[in-house]
Amino acid sequence: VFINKRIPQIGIDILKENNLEIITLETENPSREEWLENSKQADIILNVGGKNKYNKEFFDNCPNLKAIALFSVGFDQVDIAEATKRKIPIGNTPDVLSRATSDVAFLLMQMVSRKVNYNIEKVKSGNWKDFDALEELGQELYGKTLGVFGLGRIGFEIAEKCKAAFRMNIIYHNRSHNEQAEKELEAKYVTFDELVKESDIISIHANYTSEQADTFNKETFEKMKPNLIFINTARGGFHNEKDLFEALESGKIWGAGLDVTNPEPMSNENPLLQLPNVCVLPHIGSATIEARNGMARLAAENVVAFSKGEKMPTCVNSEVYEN
Ligand code: 8YV
Repeated sequence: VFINKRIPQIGIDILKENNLEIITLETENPSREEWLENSKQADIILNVGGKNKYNKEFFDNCPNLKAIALFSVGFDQVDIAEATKRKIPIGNTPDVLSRATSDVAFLLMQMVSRKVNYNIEKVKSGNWKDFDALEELGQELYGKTLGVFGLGRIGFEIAEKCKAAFRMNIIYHNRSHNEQAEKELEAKYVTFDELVKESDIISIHANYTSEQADTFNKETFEKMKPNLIFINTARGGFHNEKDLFEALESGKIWGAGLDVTNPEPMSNENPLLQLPNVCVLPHIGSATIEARNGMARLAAENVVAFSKGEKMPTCVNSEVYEN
């Protein structure tokens, strides 16, 4: 099993208990060559991080490879059709990070609605002068309409939090209806256009594929309400960064909270970081002790199941097990 970056010890322990041979790297940020060289030697890869692309070229280069266990719920870095064709199961880590990721979306909404990072800077830089009843006014989240783009496990968690904490009205756009959300949270299914026009806050929680690149662009930002708070904790590719910058700078929308960018990491010279109505975090959605331990455990369990000739407990392309 080749593990390309360090993971919580619990994952390593599970692999060792099952007598699996582990290949790890000394370097913290392995080069593409190192990653490829080690991948070639492995039967199974436990992949950490979003940099490595598992496509036809990669699979051609690694004929020995039999399975990949991702240390992530997202699987956009894998060409799933290609893996399935080659009968390579791809495991992921759903559920264990839903709470942590939706917490970050919830945090970003509040950061942006009250311009928190701008105000922290104001204090730090000595620009906090005197009380002004008309200065630094935020907007309240209470009773607002939350538009969830992609209402699966993480989307449900954020909708539930926003409903409980701020009595928000929930609308959502998804590939299919989420009956649990409709029943328990009175969430209303809307078209994408309705989501864009009616939401006060939009939070993205869909699975990313390249066909969804720039779903949120100039045209969509122009249709949004001026008080719109845009939250992306899913994948940076969902929004067009230049169009988002223009919408924010011109005041077409209120603000944005991003835990994901395209590319990652974002350069510290990125003009978005100069805007007072933007808060960018370094992809920390799943960065809690609890979530990361859960991810390590699940990824290791997927590896172990595969090594025993069993079905991976959380497999993205379970068609590989047919016949
Ligand atoms: C991961 C993520 O930590 O699970 C995902 O899809 O985006 C993150 O929570 C990251 O991808 C590292 O593998």
